[in-house]
Amino acid sequence: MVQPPSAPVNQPRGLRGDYSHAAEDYTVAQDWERYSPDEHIIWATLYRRQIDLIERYAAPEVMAGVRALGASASQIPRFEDANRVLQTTTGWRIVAVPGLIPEHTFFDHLSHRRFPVTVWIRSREELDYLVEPDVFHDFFGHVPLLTNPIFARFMQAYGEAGPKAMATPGGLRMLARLYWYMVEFGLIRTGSGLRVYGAGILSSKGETVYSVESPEPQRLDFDLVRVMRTDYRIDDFQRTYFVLDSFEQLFGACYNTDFAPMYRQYGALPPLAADRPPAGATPQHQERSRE
Ligand code: HBI
Ligand code: FE
Repeated sequence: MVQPPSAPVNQPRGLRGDYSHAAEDYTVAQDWERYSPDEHIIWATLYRRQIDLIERYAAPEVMAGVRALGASASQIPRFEDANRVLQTTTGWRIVAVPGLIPEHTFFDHLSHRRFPVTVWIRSREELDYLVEPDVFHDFFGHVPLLTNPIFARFMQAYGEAGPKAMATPGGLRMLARLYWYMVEFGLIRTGSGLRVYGAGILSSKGETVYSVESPEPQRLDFDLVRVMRTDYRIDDFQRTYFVLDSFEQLFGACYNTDFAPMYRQYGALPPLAADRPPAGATPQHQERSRE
């Protein structure tokens, strides 16, 4: 499942959600009672097929989060239940939103440890592919890692970096690439091989296997500048994945780093192609998950 982080969300018209009841910060009530039995079945279908896969492919930190949340396999979760868990682990909370929201609002939520989760769920015809985020992508993909203190702190720092990026030409596009590659499509090295933690991968059956097993994509060591300069595909599996050694590595590279000089240096240049071969980075093609 992919979403366009640079979507022209300042005009929410054309997006699927109902924005008519949204507050100024774009939050809505989850209105859990209004999900139909069929919508819960769609959740259960997605959850069951994904949970077995991620037992094998997801990073241990993701699985710890999934267990801590104790989300129901058979029903769309109630956000208030997840919030009790998040409150005691990292102090984050979920807020319900109608779908994509404007960048500055999104950044503001993250910087205050609020993660926007879309309320609606995809239809049965869209189990495998969706352009906008829905509740399955947002909740199943993003929320587990918000129980991890280091990753949660990184997400807050990401939100805090938003206003400066928006004020610098080319900055927003560069910051959005950091989100794309390291929040949506990130891989991490573990003692038992490559594992998945990115939400866009975790919520996609096909890409969960592909990102770890396929010989096609390149897997490059995390490099902040390279990530922020690299173009991405929103309509297909990624050509390049960036691999972390640890969440501390990501946090360390971004926290207390002023991105402004990078925006000035690279913001006006065309992006690097999504499948551009590594320049000095170590390709990880040989690395596979080991059981
Ligand atoms: N809104 N609901 C929602 N979810 C997102 O992931 C999101 C968004 N608005 C903007 C956005 N992402 C991106 O543009 C930023 O990460 C750059
Ligand atoms: Fe997402």
